[in-house]
Amino acid sequence: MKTIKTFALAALLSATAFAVAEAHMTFLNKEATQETTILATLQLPHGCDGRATTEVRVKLPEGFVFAKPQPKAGWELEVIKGDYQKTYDNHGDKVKTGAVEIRWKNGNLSDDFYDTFVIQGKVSGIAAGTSLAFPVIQMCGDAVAAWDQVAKDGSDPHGMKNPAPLLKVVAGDSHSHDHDMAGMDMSGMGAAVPAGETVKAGDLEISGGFAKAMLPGQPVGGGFFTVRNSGQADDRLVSVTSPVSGEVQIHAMETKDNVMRMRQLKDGIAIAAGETVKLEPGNLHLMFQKVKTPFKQGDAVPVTLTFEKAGKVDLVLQVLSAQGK
Ligand SMILES: [Cu+2]
Repeated sequence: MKTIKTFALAALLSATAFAVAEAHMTFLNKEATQETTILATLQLPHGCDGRATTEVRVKLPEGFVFAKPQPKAGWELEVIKGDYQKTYDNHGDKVKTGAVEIRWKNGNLSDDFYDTFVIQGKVSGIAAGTSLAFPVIQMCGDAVAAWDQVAKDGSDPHGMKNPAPLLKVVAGDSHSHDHDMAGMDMSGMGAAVPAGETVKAGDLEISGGFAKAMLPGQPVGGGFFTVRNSGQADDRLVSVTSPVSGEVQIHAMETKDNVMRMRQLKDGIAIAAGETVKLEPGNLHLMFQKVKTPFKQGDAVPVTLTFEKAGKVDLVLQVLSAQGK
């Protein structure tokens, strides 16, 4: 049952030396409530000195238990199990072992792109005010970046070159239960995703428009909506402009040889007669380049869509959280 694998960090580190880039690896939501199940969302802001990231290894601290990683298209998953130091209660079951390290492998995340890696787990038996450190090894082919420095109690973590991502454990209120997901980034999430306005242009109906909030250091923004063509003739989305962005590109996401890539659709997107085409995260999307002010949750992003037949259509995209919720 015990299958902890150890790897020689020193050997990895000596594989290739490279300059430390500006942005650190951090969690999107840096606080987690005691005794709740959370989604720990690790932000990967860049590759290794310009090189694409191919593997991400996250060590889970004691007190982050029953962990499950979120699979990602284009990445293989490895869950390394081992013994917990303590025994944890999972709905009456005494649990002594579980995931102690998660590895997303054989991926290819360009240095130009940002991505997140999500682990669900329960914060248990940890005093409020404690910071849980999740040492991360980022690999880019044979280059390695270790985000594993942990401040000694009382010392300032800010001066460290490669700090491990931290989750600060905060006290839960008496109303929270196991399944509250209180550590999730629910800010402004509301009961449901706002549907967005519905705009009609000829036989086209455009609805459900939204954009994602951009994170610090994220250079591009994503936009999404649904187009329904109830007419007899095919149409095509040919271009998009926005006053808040220097250039709006139409992109597709595709997985080839197990690697997920974005591709610009220079000919736009066909909206066939009688069809509904959905732009959504992980699939077709708008990509806002040269964004003047990073999109914040609650902002509105005006866009003008140009269709071959239906002509120009103005639409406002509501900015949701960075997860698009
Ligand atoms: Cu894109």
